[in-house]
Amino acid sequence: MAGLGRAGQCLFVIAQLALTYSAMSEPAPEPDDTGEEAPGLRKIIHVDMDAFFASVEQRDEPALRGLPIAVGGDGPRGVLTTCSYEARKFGCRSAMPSVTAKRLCPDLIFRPPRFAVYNEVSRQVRDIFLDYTPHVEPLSLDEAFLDVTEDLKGIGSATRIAELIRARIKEETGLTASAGVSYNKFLAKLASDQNKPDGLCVIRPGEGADFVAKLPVRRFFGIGPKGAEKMAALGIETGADLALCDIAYLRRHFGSQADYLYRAARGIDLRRVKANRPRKSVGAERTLDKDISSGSALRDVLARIIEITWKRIESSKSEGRTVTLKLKHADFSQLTRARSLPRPVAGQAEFASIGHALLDEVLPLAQPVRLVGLTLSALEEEEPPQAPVGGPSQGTLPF
Ligand code: DCP
Ligand code: MG
Repeated sequence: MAGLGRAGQCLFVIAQLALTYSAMSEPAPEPDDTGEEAPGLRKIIHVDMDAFFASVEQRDEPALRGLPIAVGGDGPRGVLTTCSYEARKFGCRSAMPSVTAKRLCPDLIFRPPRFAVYNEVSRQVRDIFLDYTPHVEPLSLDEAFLDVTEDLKGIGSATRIAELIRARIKEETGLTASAGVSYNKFLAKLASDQNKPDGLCVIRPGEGADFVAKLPVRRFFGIGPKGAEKMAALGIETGADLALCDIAYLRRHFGSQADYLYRAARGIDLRRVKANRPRKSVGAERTLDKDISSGSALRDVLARIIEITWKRIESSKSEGRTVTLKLKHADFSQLTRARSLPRPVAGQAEFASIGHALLDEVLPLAQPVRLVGLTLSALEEEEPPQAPVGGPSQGTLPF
């Protein structure tokens, strides 16, 4: 039953989305994961964008804000990839056939998916995560686990880090995200779902088992509608019901998923956050409220992006030799200009002057611009900072 649910349905119905979906679907939990748990408690944040595709459409087309909208095909075989929270009030859901959704909400407005834009936002959000920790495990375009056990920036608490990340996402993408903070992945993911949209929930050490006990089992990661049905038939509706089942019983009925379920019912999850590759560049980009074409307005935007990017470069202690300017036109065509030095860029002033020189090269513009970005690459990173002995490290960073 792991991970089937909406992923499976979507694959069957809409072939066009199949490719993307492999990146979107939730990886099945490792059922017999007996991997060692990291010593001590971890501090894990799970961040998940709210009504992701639909929110991007409402952001880019303000007339859609506040309205029930769906992203997907509106033909007889169409399926919703997702829908706005306004549409959810009518019962519309991800993976629902469009015909059903229209029956529930006759005023539902459809938009086709724009994957290039969702990918771009996903990358922006990932860059924000990487400002706080290198331990980032993306689960799909719109969600990731972060291990912030080591407080690399001295922010003071995992909850505060989650709040800062949510604020940065809002500021830099114009979109809201929800976050869950806890001491393992299973609980952090449950927590991020708890106060959606635009919400935060913290499950502190010692609170996990009680939190899980009250939940319907269908909220558990890896239990789809079919799995929930099977459990209901066995009289298992909540985490508390599941916790009453011994391991032999779970093995009999749920095979390889038994260990996972046994632990989950107790709020235990041994999986580590598996970070992928280190970052290759540091940068920032802005999608503008309105497309602009005047050189002076672009210089102002660039000046702001230089400030943000340089802060990121400093805080990640990166040095790099290549500066790249990226402009995206109103029609989404892209233009980049890069300059490389034989040595690392010396400081903010030099970074700024290269950035502005690159912009001057492309002025005047042939058409208005919707996005401006600047990155530093060809990085030579310092050793990642180590938590000081007795300093903020695991167990000492408050939730
Ligand atoms: N998605 C999809 N097909 C599905 C489910 C989701 O293409 N069957 C896409 C559209 C979603 C995005 O993945 O916007 C993220 O999925 P989520 O499950 O996180 O759903 P949302 O972000 O849309 O809503 P929520 O606020 O519940 O997270
Ligand atoms: Mg989401």
